[in-house]
Amino acid sequence: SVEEMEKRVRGIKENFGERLFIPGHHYQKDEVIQFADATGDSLQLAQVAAKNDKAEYIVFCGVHFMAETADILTGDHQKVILPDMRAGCSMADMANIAQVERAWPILQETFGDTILPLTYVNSTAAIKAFVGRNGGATVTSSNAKKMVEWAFTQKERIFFLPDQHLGRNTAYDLGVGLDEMAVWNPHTDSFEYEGDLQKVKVILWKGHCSVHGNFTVNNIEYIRKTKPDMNIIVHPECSREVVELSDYNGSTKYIIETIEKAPTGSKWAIGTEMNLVNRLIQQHPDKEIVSLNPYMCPCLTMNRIDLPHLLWTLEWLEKGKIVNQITVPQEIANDALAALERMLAHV
Ligand code: CIZ
Ligand code: SF4
Repeated sequence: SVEEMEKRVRGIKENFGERLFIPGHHYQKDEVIQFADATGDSLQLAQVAAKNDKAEYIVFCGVHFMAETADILTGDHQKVILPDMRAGCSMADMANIAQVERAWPILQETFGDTILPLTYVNSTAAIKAFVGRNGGATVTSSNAKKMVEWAFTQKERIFFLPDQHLGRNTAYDLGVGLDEMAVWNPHTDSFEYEGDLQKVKVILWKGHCSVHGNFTVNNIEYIRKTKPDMNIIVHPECSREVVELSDYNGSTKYIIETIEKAPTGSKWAIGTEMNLVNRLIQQHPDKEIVSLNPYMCPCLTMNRIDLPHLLWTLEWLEKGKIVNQITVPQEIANDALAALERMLAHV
């Protein structure tokens, strides 16, 4: 039963004490989050894990790229474990290293040595390593603006992977025109752009988040019509049109803080992952909160981490066996770390 499983998880946690650390991403289910030693976004979690020197086992309740980042940032004595290997990220999967290595020479042929690559942390370690090797940095949704500004002090153009929406929304906020952004299509190995490519300042990888892609202009129009006094807040992984029509946009952390600070009685439609929206609804009964998309938008891969998988992982640990360890090969880790450190030095 659920109670038995919860009791087992609690018991194993107690036995391991400080040797075991469980980070839980904001998009995780309540049945998992209740056991998290820290909650946060992907980078915050990797950073707390790295700082926690006593933890030998880091059971990362999030998705694969987050566990990779934790492995890159933590010491050799710390083992990172992902409770279900199928917990991937559809956005990270939209940019594989073979595609990027096909794109890069074409981009250089077109623009010369004028491009700095940047990658959203929501990407594989191999992509982060490519970016690190080429002088670029990672970004998160909280620091994307700062990092894009920094990138333009280094080169004339940026190549933004793998989320076209975060790239477009960020560059647009910094004054780059939509006509100065081209999309790179990794399936056709070509640009999607009409006009003179030499005008382009930002090359956007054609990737997106399938969860945030579910929030639409129709959803916004519906709220405006039926609840005109409702505030609309969305994550910048939503499309340009959706961000444009909403009242506020920002990272997961920004959304949480905005709702926490909002006055009693205020009304909010939130465009982000379902588990987080439901948690905010529960935590703020004094505010009227709904999902911007009434059908709710779960991240299916995040949801693969559930109580049975968490318990299964911990039971193996208890028996002295490590299952589902995430290890990034040293060469990739070194270059990926360079990209992460360039970000950490600027924010
Ligand atoms: O959309 C995601 O997966 C987010 C916001 C990840 C993160 O950086 O925490
Ligand atoms: Fe990936 Fe989107 Fe899920 Fe985040 S919410 S893990 S970007 S699919």
